Amino acid sequence: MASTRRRALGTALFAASLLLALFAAPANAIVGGAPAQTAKYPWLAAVGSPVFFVRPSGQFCGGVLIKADEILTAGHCVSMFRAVPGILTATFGRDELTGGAGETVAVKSVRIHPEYRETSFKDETVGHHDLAVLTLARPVHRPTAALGSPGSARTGQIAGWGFTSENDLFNTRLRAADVPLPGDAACKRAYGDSFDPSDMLCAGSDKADSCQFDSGGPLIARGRVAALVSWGYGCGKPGYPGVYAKLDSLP
Ligand code: 4AZ
Repeated sequence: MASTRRRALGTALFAASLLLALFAAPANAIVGGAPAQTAKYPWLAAVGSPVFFVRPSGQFCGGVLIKADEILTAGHCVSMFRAVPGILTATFGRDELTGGAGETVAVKSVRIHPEYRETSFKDETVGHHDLAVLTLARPVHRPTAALGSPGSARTGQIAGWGFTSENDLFNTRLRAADVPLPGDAACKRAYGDSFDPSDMLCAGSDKADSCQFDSGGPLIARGRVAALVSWGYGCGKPGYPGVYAKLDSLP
């Protein structure tokens, strides 16, 4: 009898902590952003695989349509799928991953940047030349993204379906945020030699940042995609901006 009551109490406590975990996460997000519409980003892909069943739509990264049948994404998103490109998919036009809006296209081949390599900073994997091109099984009828350097822009925009904070595992909504572009020095201070300004760009703050499952998605500056979400020490940690892969040398 007592043990039944204890079990019931245990279950109630577990349910309460689950609710707390769900609702204690900050309401603002990518980190520090707001809900966004794929209609504004018709070239934005949710990159995933039906075998990644822990996330709706199998989504685990973002990507950018650069030709009718080519998507640019982060190298670390797809390096393990080089031998099995056919299990990858790209989904366009789906604001909420739990729904079925938009279109999903299979991937035919994966091309990783020839200089892609991994090092580490604390527990984070650092991707150098963190870029890959996915060729789609068929062309899509969508506008492609304009690519371009940020020049002297002081702010950019990021968009993705990823975590809204380091401990939010549940977001499945496309979100976007404005991020400051603090310059190379801010990332050199944070990351030392792990930050290589020749192929990386520094963006974000403790108020707005990219996070897990945003990788491969766009950093937009002056209306053009300037870099892709790549890595960082945590998300929104003071003093540790996000690091983005520059598009100067496409794979
Ligand atoms: C990730 O794990 C990740 N705050 C992406 C971006 C950032 C950190 C981690 C930048 O995919």
